[in-house]
Amino acid sequence: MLYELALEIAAAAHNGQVRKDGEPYIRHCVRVADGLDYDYFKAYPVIHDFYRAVAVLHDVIEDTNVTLSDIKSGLGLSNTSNGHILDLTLLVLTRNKSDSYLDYILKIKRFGLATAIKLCDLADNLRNASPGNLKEKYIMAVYILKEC
Ligand SMILES: [Mn+2]
Repeated sequence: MLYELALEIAAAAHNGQVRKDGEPYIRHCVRVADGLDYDYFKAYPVIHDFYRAVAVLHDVIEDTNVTLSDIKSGLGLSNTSNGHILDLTLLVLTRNKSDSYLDYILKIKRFGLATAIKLCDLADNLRNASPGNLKEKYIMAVYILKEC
């Protein structure tokens, strides 16, 4: 399964990183992948496996030194159509320093898989976000991705 391989790559890349509450970072990545476990995707196991693999890797480009080409060759996806989808999705999910948060969310909204993964990411980040600007920003992002 591609997912197991992606999980290994993500776990190695995030090794030593922790969340604000001290939890190993990889657990967040796994919850985001698990968030894609709804019935529609489960009906298509190969696609589901690929989508979960992309999801578990969603923070690797932004937060670690591992590159897209490392990931693609690690997964055996170099120069394949799934490799291109992985490229595009991970790039869209990586925020450029020059983009405002709103621009970043609107960019994600143009891509279905990136939108599905970002909604799972936001749901997990909202689990223990304390009231404040960051929480409001996440709630606004969920609204934009779902409703607008
Ligand atoms: Mn994340």
